[in-house]
Amino acid sequence: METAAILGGGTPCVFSSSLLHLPASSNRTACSLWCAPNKLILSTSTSQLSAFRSQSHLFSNYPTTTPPPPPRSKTSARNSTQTGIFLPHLVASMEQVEETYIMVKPDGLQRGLVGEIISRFEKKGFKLTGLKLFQCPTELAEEHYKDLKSKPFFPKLIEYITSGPVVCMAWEGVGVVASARKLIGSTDPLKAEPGTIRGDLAVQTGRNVVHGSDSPENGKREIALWFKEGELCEWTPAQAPWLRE
Ligand code: DAT
Ligand code: MG
Repeated sequence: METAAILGGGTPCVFSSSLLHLPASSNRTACSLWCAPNKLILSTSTSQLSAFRSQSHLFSNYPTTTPPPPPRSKTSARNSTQTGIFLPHLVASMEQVEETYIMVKPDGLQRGLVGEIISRFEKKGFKLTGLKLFQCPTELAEEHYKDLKSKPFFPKLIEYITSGPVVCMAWEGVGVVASARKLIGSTDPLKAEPGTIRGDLAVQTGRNVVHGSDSPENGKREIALWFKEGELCEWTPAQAPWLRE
């Protein structure tokens, strides 16, 4: 539904919103498409996009040096040779793109489960935007789990998370936060459904092999906590048009 094909005198140009997944810091609401003969122009409010390279190179007819056209006024639109098209459903779908922080805990790494865990998210169809092996300092672990500070198991939790390297990941996709939690399964692996990561690969809450953000807000917070600027990668998966229409 979110695909528009433009066939003009020049090169045919196919556009899909899945090519336009913007980073967390981007203003996903301020986006419009403008179509003119032989031209497809993406107009965004780029004030928050500076950390990432523009996707404009994906469009063969994109005029890299020409600024996007101004919004149409009611009077000028009729006289203009350009036709402006605003696609609210496209903007809505882009707004649902979320980010989540997934982490293979030290036991997952020690048990050789890194590939298996990454594979679950890859196969589902989410997009990996950050990945690193990392020895977590105590302060970071405490900040990450600050909501659990009053819990009796907090000291052991911090000791566990800092006991060896973890694998930090940022994943992106529509509905990725809730879906990742489903893929991971319940906190207690014995209660986690078979087919989930914890349900298949773990037996105890204190060794439940993987972390996943519990809300889109925490996804952003945790990615900002665990990744430095420049460690995340904006890219377009080749399979994108085969995952979302
Ligand atoms: P989740 O990791 O499923 O989001 P959580 O945020 O409630 O669960 O807790 C964070 C981690 O703390 C959890 O993965 C393992 C540990 N934990 C939670 N409850 C615990 C308990 N009752 N005993 C020991 N560790 C616990
Ligand atoms: Mg949690």
